[in-house]
Amino acid sequence: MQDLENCLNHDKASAELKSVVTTLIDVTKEIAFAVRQGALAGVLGSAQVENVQGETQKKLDVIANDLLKSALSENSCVRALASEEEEHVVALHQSGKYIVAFDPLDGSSNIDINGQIGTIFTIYPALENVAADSPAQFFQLGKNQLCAGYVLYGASTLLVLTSGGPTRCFTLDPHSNEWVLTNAQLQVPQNTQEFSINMANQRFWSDNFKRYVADLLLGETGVRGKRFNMRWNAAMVGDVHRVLTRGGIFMYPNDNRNPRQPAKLRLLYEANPMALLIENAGGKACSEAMNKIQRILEITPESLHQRVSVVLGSANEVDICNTYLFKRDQQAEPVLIENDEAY
Ligand code: AFP
Repeated sequence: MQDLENCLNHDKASAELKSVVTTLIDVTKEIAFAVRQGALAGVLGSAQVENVQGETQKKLDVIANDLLKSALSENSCVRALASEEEEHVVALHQSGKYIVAFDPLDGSSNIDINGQIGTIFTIYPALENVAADSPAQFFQLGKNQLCAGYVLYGASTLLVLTSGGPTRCFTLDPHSNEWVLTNAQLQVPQNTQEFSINMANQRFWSDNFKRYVADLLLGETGVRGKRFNMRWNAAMVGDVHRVLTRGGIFMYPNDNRNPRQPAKLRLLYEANPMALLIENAGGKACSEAMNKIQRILEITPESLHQRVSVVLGSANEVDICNTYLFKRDQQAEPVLIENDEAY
């Protein structure tokens, strides 16, 4: 079995980059341990404070954020960090070559129900001419990410990582506490019969988006001519992991619940790392904004906690979804893709 270091060497990661990856994933082992202990370690429940997003933090959100922040602070290769739980950029080492962004605990609403949760992270090159504490350090295109990954604290603890090469999956061996490569190249099937969306928001979506999902629901009786199943984990890590494992389309579209905040997912530490993992596994990842559909990895970030709509997964299904979104003011007719067969 190959280990993580071999994989990073294969992708020509520098010694400094490897040290940042190691710092991150060593901390996730500690988080995994706290997750496994659960109520026994008193880590469940609310921390009774709000984060910058206005969400009430869970104890585990705070614990995971503090562990990551403290470990990265000790790594001289890290110039700055950004976290879902931190309002501002945290400046670290002036000579550090890398910047790191993370969602310390994705899927917080699953913590107390023993559901899937995870840590999402991404590493970019530090910008030499930009101050370490400036958010502009992080206003880089997602395609500049040097490494992106997540750790899924599920039935097994899994690390899914890309560092320029393929998207790989490692499993934390509970005996040795080491990451073991268990899938050297995740590959998202091009077609799918599974979609993932929070249907409770349906009435807030655009008409074109409603039409796309309505046609999925019509299944074999509608224009799509095949039955679709639905899954929703309320944790992007869990939903994206399913897509990486067996295909699917994951969507968190814009909606009009709050006109000042049409999207929910954060570009920097949710959409971008997941988009890179999906693309390097042969899938597609797009976002709809200002009447156009963009590859997520080509969105220019304008603020640290910027939110974007997300459609990602099986390439042909993402294309079909986009044909509905494009046809703004008319009855959208999907362009069916030739090899869109039921599997
Ligand atoms: P939390 O980490 O704040 O619980 O949010 C999780 C998340 O950002 C993403 O992981 C899920 O896909 C999405 O929100 C779930 O959102 P809904 O609760 O609106 O379904």
